[in-house]
Amino acid sequence: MLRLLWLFAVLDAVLLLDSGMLFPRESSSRELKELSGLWVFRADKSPNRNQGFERAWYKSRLAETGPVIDMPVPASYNDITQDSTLRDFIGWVWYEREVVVPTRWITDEGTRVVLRVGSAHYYSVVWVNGEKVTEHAGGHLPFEAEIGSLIRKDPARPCRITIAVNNTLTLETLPPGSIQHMNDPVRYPEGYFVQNIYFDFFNYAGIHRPVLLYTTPKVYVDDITVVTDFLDNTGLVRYQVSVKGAATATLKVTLMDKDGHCVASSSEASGLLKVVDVKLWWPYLMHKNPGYLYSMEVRLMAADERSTYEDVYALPVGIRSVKVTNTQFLINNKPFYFHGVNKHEDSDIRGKGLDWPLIVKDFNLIKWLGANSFRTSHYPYAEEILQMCDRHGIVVIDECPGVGIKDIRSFGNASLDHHLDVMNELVRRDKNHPSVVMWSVANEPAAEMQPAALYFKTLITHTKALDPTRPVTYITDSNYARDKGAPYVDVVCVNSYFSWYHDPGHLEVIPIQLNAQFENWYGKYQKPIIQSEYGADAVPGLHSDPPMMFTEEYQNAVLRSYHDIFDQKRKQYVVGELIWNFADFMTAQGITRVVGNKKGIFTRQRQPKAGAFILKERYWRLANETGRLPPWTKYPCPL
Ligand code: GCB
Repeated sequence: MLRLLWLFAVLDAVLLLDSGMLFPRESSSRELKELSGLWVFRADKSPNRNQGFERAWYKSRLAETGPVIDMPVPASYNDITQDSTLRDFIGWVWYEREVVVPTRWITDEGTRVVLRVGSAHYYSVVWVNGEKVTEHAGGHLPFEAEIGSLIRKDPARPCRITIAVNNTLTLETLPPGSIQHMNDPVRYPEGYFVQNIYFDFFNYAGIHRPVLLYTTPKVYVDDITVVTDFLDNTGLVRYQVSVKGAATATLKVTLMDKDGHCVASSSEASGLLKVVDVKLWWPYLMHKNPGYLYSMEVRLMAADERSTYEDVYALPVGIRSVKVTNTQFLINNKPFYFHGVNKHEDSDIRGKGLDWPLIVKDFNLIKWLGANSFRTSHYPYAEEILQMCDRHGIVVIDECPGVGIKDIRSFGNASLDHHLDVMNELVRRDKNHPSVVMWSVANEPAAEMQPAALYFKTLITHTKALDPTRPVTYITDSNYARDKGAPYVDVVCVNSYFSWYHDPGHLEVIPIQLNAQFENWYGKYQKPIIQSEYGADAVPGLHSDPPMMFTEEYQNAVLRSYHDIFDQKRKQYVVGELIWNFADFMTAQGITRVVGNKKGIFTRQRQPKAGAFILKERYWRLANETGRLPPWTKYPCPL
C-alpha cells in the first residue's frame, strides 16, 4: 500500500514547463517528414558577427544575400570543409531549407504542424517564411514550434525554414565559456579573439540532430509520464496523460506486451495499471531477456462543433525499480554493479552530428566489451541513443551539460536559473526511459568554492522534486574534505587520474592513492561510490616495456592497477567503474592533446587498443560474478 501511495505522490511532481516533449513517432494520426540531408549554409564572418540580423537574412532566400555552401544536417559544420576559419568559427551561422508540405497538412485546419529540432549548438533562432517562430538556449536538447497557421498564410509557396545558430559560450551558459579579445596590435591581428572553454572536448557546433516536421490533430496527447515498480509478480505502472487542444477528451490507455497482447487498460487520464506475471526490464547481462519493453498506447478521441479528432501515441515502457542504500545500487531490488564506459558524441567528419552507422557500431562494441552501462558525459545524448539503451538493456547515467563550471561567476543566480531550466528540459525529455537510472547535474564543478554548497543544494533538491524516482549525483574530482555539494548527492561519483595528472609516470602510487580516495569518501559520507572516470592516454601503436606514459602498455598498467583496488572495494561500497574513455575524441588544440584526447580504449575510428581486451576480459568476468545469473547461464567471453 505504501508503495502505491508513493507511486501516486511521484506523479504529482510538477514539471515546470508548459508543454511536453514526446519523441515524434508516426501513428495512424501522426505523420513525419524528415528534413535530414543537404541544407544551404553561410557563416556570418562580419566583424561583429551580426550582419545576418542587421540585413535580415531570414527575410529572403539565403542565396540572395550572399554566397552559400552545402551543409549536411545533422552534422557539426566544423570539419566539413577545408577552411580552418570555419572549423574554429565563433558566432552565428545560418542554415536554410525549403520544404514542400503535403497539401492535406495545409488544407486540414484540424491538423497541427510542428517543426522540431532535435538539437542545435548552442543558441538557435528559427524563422519560417521570414517570420520568427521560436528561439532556444542550449545544445543537446530538443525544441519545437507549431507552424501550421504560418504556412497556411501562403499555401502556394514552399515553406522556407531558416535557422541561425550561435556557438558563443558565456559564463552563464551550460557549458560555460568566455570570449577574450586580444587588443595588442603588436602581437595579434586586428579583431583577434578567442573563446576560452573549461572543458576537454571540441566545441562542435551546428544542427546536431534531425530536424523534422510532424503532425498531430488539433486535440492531441501532449505528454505522458510513467513511473513503474512491482510487487511480487505484479508490475505497477502509474501513468499520467496530458491532453491539449480541448477541455475534455475520451481516452483509452492500453498496455501491450511484446506480442501485442493487452495486459492492462484504462480510460482515465491518470491511474495505475497492474500487470500480472510481469516481465521486468533488466540490464544487459543481468537476465537472459534484457531490455523487455511493453508498449503503452494512448488513444484520444474528442470533438468540437466542426470536427472529431483522434490521436494515437505509443510509448515504450520498461517496468523496473531503482533504489540506493548506503552501500548498494539496486535495480529491481538486486545489487547492480556498473561495469561500463564514458562516451562522447564524437567522430570523424560529422563531429557531434547524429550518425546511425556510428550508433549501431558503438552498441555492438559496448556489447562485445561486456559493458552494461555508460554515462552521457558531458551532456544529454540523442534520444535515439537512449531508445537503443532501453531496447538493449544498457544502463545510463544521464548527465546535463553542466561541465566546466570553474569560474566563481558561473555560480550566480543567472547561471543557476539556466541550470534549473536545463534540468527541467532534460527530465521532461528523458523521464520515461527505463535505461536512465540516475541524473548527473554536473561534471567536476569547482565544488570547493563557497557558493557551490547552496548552488548544488538547490539544483539537486530541484531535480529530486522533478523526479523523486531516480537518484541524483554530480561528478566530482575534488578533495573529499573540501567538496561542498557532496552532502546532497545520493551516490558519490569520483574521477581520478593517479599516475597521470598526479605523479605522472609513477604507477606505484595507484594502489595507495586509490585506496585512500575510497576510504576517505566513504568514511565521510557513507554513500555508495562509483569510479566515474579513470584512465590514461595511449597513442595507438606506441609501445614500451617497461611502460611509459602514452604507450598502450602504460594504459594497460593503469587499468590493471585500478582494477585490483576495485576488486577489493566492490565487496564493500564501490558500485561501479566507468573507464575514461570509450573512444578517442577531439578536443581544442593544446600542448597536452595530440590531435585530441587519446584516453580511448578504442581509437576514434573504433578500432581496439590493447586496453580494450583487458576491459573485455574483466567485464565478462564481472558479468558472471555480479550479474546474478544462475550458474548454468554463465557467459563465455566472446573472441
Ligand atoms: C576529466 C574530465 C574529462 C577529461 C578527462 C581527461 O576529469 O571529466 O572531460 O577529458 O578528465 O582526459 O583529462
